[in-house]
Parts: sequence; structure tokens; C-alpha cells
Amino acid sequence: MSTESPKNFAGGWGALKSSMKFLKREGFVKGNKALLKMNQQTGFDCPGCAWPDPKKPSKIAEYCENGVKALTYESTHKRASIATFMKHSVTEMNTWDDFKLEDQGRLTEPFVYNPETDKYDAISWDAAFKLIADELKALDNPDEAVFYTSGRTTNEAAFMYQLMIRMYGTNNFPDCSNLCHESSGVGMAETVGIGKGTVQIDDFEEAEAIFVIGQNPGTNHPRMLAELQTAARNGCKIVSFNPLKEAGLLNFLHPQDFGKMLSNTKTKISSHYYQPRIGGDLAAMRGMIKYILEQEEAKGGILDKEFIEKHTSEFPEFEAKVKSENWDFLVKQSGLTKEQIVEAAEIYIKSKATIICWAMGLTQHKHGVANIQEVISLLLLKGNIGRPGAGACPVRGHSNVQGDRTVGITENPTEEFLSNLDKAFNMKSPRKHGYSAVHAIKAMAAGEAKVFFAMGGNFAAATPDTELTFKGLRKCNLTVHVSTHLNRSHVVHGKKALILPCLGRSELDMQNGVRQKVTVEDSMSMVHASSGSNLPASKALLSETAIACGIGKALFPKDLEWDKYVANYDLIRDKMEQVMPAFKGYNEKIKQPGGFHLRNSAAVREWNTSTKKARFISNEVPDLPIDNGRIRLMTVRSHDQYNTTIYDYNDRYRGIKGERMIIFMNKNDISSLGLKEGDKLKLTSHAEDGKKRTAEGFKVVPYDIPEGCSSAYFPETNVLVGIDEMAKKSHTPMSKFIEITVDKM
Ligand SMILES: Nc1nc2c(c(=O)[nH]1)N[C@H]1C(S)=C(S)[C@@H](COP(=O)(O)OP(=O)(O)OC[C@H]3O[C@@H](n4cnc5c(=O)[nH]c(N)nc54)[C@H](O)[C@@H]3O)O[C@H]1N2
Ligand SMILES: Nc1nc2c(c(=O)[nH]1)N[C@H]1C(S)=C(S)[C@@H](COP(=O)(O)OP(=O)(O)OC[C@H]3O[C@@H](n4cnc5c(=O)[nH]c(N)nc54)[C@H](O)[C@@H]3O)O[C@H]1N2
Ligand SMILES: [Mo]
Repeated sequence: MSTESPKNFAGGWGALKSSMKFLKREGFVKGNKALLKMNQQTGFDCPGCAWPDPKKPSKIAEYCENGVKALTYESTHKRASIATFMKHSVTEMNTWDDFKLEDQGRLTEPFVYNPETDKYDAISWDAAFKLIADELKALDNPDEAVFYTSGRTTNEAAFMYQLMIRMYGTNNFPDCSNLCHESSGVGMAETVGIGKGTVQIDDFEEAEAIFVIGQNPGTNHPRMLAELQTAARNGCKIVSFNPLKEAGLLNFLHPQDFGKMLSNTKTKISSHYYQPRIGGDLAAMRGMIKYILEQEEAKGGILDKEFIEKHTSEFPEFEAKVKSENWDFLVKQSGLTKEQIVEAAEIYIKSKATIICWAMGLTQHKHGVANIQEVISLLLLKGNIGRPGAGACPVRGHSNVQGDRTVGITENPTEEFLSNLDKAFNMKSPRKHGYSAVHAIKAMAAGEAKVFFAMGGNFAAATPDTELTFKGLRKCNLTVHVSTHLNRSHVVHGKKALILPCLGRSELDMQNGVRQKVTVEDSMSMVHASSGSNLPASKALLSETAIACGIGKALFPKDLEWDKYVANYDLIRDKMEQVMPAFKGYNEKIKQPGGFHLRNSAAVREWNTSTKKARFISNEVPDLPIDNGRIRLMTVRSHDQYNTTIYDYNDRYRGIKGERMIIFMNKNDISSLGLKEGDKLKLTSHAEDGKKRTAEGFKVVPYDIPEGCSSAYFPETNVLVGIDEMAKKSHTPMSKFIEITVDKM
């Protein structure tokens, strides 16, 4: 391992150099051609993040270093073929790290686990579909099967998948969203009546202040830096709340801006940077609101009283709650000074249009939902929802995680959706709500769920409480994964196990001789078409849509003309429009460059809440233990990973090379614990269930992080997250708040 000083800017020549490295490593020519089509209005959607494409057609393709990694990963020349599986037993492969598993390359054909040889053998698609149908039919109750989705699945595939499963009879749809932005969805649905962001991309040009809370766009949404750069140049105040100084939030040098690259001109991104304690944001925001209300009382003219009167409910209760709050408590809990809180509040007061962006730093806490509701309260005070340059912006993760939810991937479907589905397909969907991700793990571990099916993702590695998750998966009668690459979930498997390889987003999807389009929805509710152009990694791959329909056909050959839908995705979209009125004219609308915007009720100040108004909800600011001899650990992404996919072992912006087993700590904590840089630690977490969970071998790296706080990478740290450590109401694992003690090894 080597460490160097963390960078104070993102992008620049380092980003280009890294892009070139990945292009070379995975097969330069093919990747390069495909890049020209990425995020172009006639090409395919980047399988990286859910940040929207630019509105105006651009001459050059919109991509970033991490988009290049996502694409080269998909178009690698390496293959996990039958030869790979003949060479290595599953037990052996389970000793490999996550990098080595995925680095075998693209899966080439369906594989079935052979318990006699402990190896995966090839199996035909028809035999695989039959095996799944037989196992599903053998269950006593459809609720004994669980169907996970990861957010890369396109609208068409997700829709046919949920249809097949609801025909089968369950709403057990745990989703990567459960591990991710669920707190945003739940928090916003209660307060503004819709669980989606209210801003559109153009709003970033009109905002006077943009708050970025608990998000690391330099690594996870690099294309967002272009919007922040434009805003900063327009004089917009950019205020970051993050325990770490993240390079991308400090300065940016756009790698596609040749002029600036040549003159090495960086743009300062954050005008103000605050480093709260991990979990301290709710206290900080409550402090800001307290100051705003104090100023309103002293001077007046700050609140948008007309908006509050006309559009909101429960303001008096909220005001009373905030006033009763003790400043010392809020300051101590936030980890900031009162001056910093006041300074941030002053920026908010002066700004005529404010956007608040956030990601996992707010959602993956016990008080994740309360965090989001405080963001909303802050916005409501000045009527900052439903007008230009203002609004709530939960920055989504997976490129179609929002779309999957829209088209029915949810364990809590609405009655409206189900009854429309029933009408469109002449069926009776189950009404009982299903398992979320955490509940699915518990059910499998308890033997109550017996078949686990995953449309994408890497459930074994992405979820909390690794030991319990592994136990649950191994107990299943059957585990099935639709995947592009080999991963942990294939080698920690049920008694029977299948790996079903699928096409990636960048690949040509030909059905019946016709090139198909699929659609996705970005973070700002734009739905647009995507059509891959690369030759598929193997002739035996099927599209996710064809796989969902293949299982549907094996289960219910007579109930639907499954082949008809596989042959022409337009017909799927016609059906979708019957179920979801917002998609009216779907096939026509996606012909428009850039696609179409799904109506967002909150953005037009229509509040579908229990009070029919936007709600101020008075949550308690949690009294989180400080100085209790424990350290708060947040688990984050390095620059060289995509969730559980490890592209490489570097974290360039944070100065880490060739290593992932590290823990960033404050230098005062390091010395008070008698440690020094490079010491190897055993981490022990202290969950409320009383169980001690440990992870070993993390090297100490001193870092600019508040005292009592630390940071390490996931998935290596998921063993430390107790299964019951989850956000209230949203049940999102508390991946950003693990209380640990450390021992020198
Ligand atoms: N290249 C790449 N892109 C990705 C992904 C990837 O893995 N790689 N993953 C995708 C997915 S699924 C998602 S959900 C998004 C995730 O995007 P992010 O949420 O940006 O991802 P994390 O690495 O979890 O980073 C969380 C950030 O919050 C900060 N943070 C942690 N705890 C707190 C806290 O208590 N308060 C505050 N204020 N900040 C805190 C951390 O320091 C870090 O900067 O990215 C998506 N895009
Ligand atoms: N401790 C901790 N844990 C976390 C988080 C955290 O911050 N901390 N973040 C959480 C978050 S935000 C999320 S979203 C989850 C992510 O959880 P998942 O979505 O389950 O995991 P990924 O790592 O994104 O999935 C990677 C796998 O997806 C497959 N794949 C790639 N492309 C495709 C495709 O086009 N189709 C199909 N079918 N498969 C494909 C590949 O085989 C690859 O191995 O992890 C969560 N886990
Ligand atoms: Mo995510």
C-alpha cells in the first residue's frame, strides 16, 4: 500500500489517464467506439449512475472517468466461460476476493451448480427455466420465494419481471433501493407526497445556493460536477456537508474541456465546506432552522409565509418544537460550531432559490427518514419546492433504480397499480405486502423463504450482516442470479443454484431480426430510450426481458403470449401505458430526443399526503452517544469500485494506492488509542442486539475527519452491520453509522 496526500480537485489529467488505463486493460478499440454513443440522444444510457443527460444535444458524448470504467467493465474481452468453471471449484472461487471474481470477465452461457463435483456445469436455457418453474411450483406458498432486483434492470425487463412474479403470487420484491435511497422515498412520500426529486437539470443554472449533503459526486456522480461547475461560475453558493473533504467537492477540472485542461484552470466548487460528525446532519439542519426562525422573529421577511399558509400543514407544531430545542445540544450533536451553523443558515436565508442534494450520507442512518424530512422542512420554510432553481434532489445510485420502482418493483405496491395491472392482464395480483431486503435475509435465515431469485446485483455482498446473509442464501432450495459477471452471490449459493447470463446495456439487443430499444428513468424523472450497439459478449446471452418472459412461459405457458412480447418491446410499452397512465403515448414519446418527463406532483405543488398539504414533520433529533469509547464508522465507495464491483485497488482522490483494507481515522484518535499509521486493526462492532461482529486487517490511515469518526470501504465492512441496525420506517441498513471499537492486531 502507498498513501499520498489526498487530492484537492477532481477530473483533470488524472481522470483522463485513468480512463485510458481502463480502456487499454479491457480492450481499447471496442470501448472507444461505444463511448462515442454513450449518453448521446441516439445511443445508450451509461450503466454507471442515474445523473441525467444534458438537455441540449451535444457534439461530444457525455461520459466521465467512472462511466468509462462501467463501460469497459461491460465490454471487457475476458470471459467467465465453461472453461473457467471446469478449472475451479466453487469452494476455491469463494476464497477469491471480489476483484478476482468479477475479473474473470463476462459470463457466457447459463450454468447450474453440480453438488457432486462442487463445480458449475453448462445448462440449456430451457432446462434452466424449467428448473426454476419446478422449484417455484413445489413451494407451499408463493410468499416462500423472494425476487430481488438491482437498479440496472430496464423498465421493460422490470415490468415483465414483476408481472411474471405477481402472476405467480407474491409481492416479495426486495430491491437495491432498500439498501440505498429508501429513506428518501419514505421521507418524501410522507412530507411532499411523492418519493422522487422535484428538480430538473435546468434548475441547477438558476439556483442561488446548492447544498450537497452526504454525497461524493467526484466519484459517484462525476457528471454532476459539470452542473456544479456552471452554477459556481454563475456565482451560486455551493455548500457541502461532509465529514470528509472530498476532492470533487473542492475543485473541478473538466476533462472534456480542452481549453481548461491545457491551461490547468480548475473551478472552485464548494464556497463553504462543513465537516459535521457522522450522523450530525439532523442536528445541524435543526440548528439552521432554529436560527432562521429566530431571525424571522427578530427581523421578519425571511419565511415565505404565503407558501406556508397555502401549501403546508403542521407548521405551528414544528415551530414550537424547533424553538424548544437547546442550542448546546444541537451544536454538540452536529459536531460543527454554532458560527458554522449560523453561516450556513445565512446563505440559505439570502438565497432566493435553493436546491438541496443528498445521497447515502443522509439515508443510511437510523434517523435516515428524519434526515430527509428535515431537508424538506428547510426547503418549505422559503417555498423552495415547485419553482425554478429550487427543490429537493436525492441523487440516485443505479442508472435505473428510480425507473424500476416506477414500473412496479416494490414490496409495497399501491392498490391503483395492482388493480390496473389486473385489468390489463386479466389477472388477480396478490395484495399482501412483501419483504424488503433486510426482511428477506431474515426470512431466508429462518427457513421461511426457500427460493431466492435476483435480477442483477450481488445480494450476498451488498447486504448487511454478511454471516447471516450467507447462512440464509445457503439454506435456500434454489438461488438464481441473472448476471453479467461472476460475483460472491454465485459462490455463496443455495442447495441448487443457477447463473443466468444476460446482455449489458451497451450491447445490441436483436429480437426477431429487429434491434430493440429499452427505456430508463434518471434521477430527475426523465424517461428515455437506450439502444446498445456492441456485439454481445456471447451468442448465448439473453436480454433480461427475454429471461423474465422465459420463466413466465415455463410457469404459465397458456396465460400470456410471452414470445410476442419478447419479439417486440413496443408491445410491452403499450401494456405499460395501460397500467401506468403517466406513460400515455410511451412509444411515441420516447422518439423525442431526450425522452419525456414524468409528471412530478410535488414539483407542481400538488401534495398527495395525508393532509393534502406539504407536511412539516417534527422528528426528534437523536441524542447520539459521544465520547462513549467507541468510534463511528461510515462505509463508503472508493474511486475504483462500483458498489460490490471492484475495478481496481486505488482511491486516487483520497490518496490511496493498491489497497482496500484501510480505515481512515482522525490523528488525535490514532494517538489517543496508542496507534500509529499503518497499524493493522481488528474492528469490532457493537450492535443493539448485543452481538459482537468483527472484521480484521484494516490499516490505519490518518485523515481529515472529525474526532470519533472513521471511514472504510464496503463490501469488506458489511460483516460489521447488524441485521437489525436499520433506519426507522425505511429499514435501510445503517451503513453509515456503525459503532466500533478497534484493537491492534
Ligand atoms: N463510480 C461509482 N459511481 C456510483 C456508485 C459506485 O459505487 N461507484 N454507486 C452508485 C450508487 S448505487 C449510489 S447509491 C451512489 C452513492 O453515492 P454516494 O452517496 O456519494 O456514495 P458513498 O460512497 O456511500 O458516499 C457517501 C458520502 O457521504 C459522506 N457521509 C457519510 N456519512 C455521512 C454523514 O453522516 N453526514 C454527511 N453529511 N456525510 C456523510 C461520505 O463521506 C461520502 O462522501 O453512487 C452511484 N454511483
Ligand atoms: N456497507 C454498505 N453496504 C452497501 C452500501 C453502502 O454504502 N455501504 N450501499 C448500498 C447501495 S446504495 C446499493 S444500491 C447496493 C448495491 O447492491 P447491488 O445492486 O445488489 O450490487 P452491485 O454491486 O451493483 O451488483 C453488481 C453485479 O451486478 C451484475 N450486473 C452488472 N450489470 C448488470 C446488468 O446489466 N444486468 C444484470 N442482470 N446484472 C448486472 C454483475 O454480475 C455484478 O457482479 O449496495 C448497498 N450496500
Ligand atoms: Mo445505491
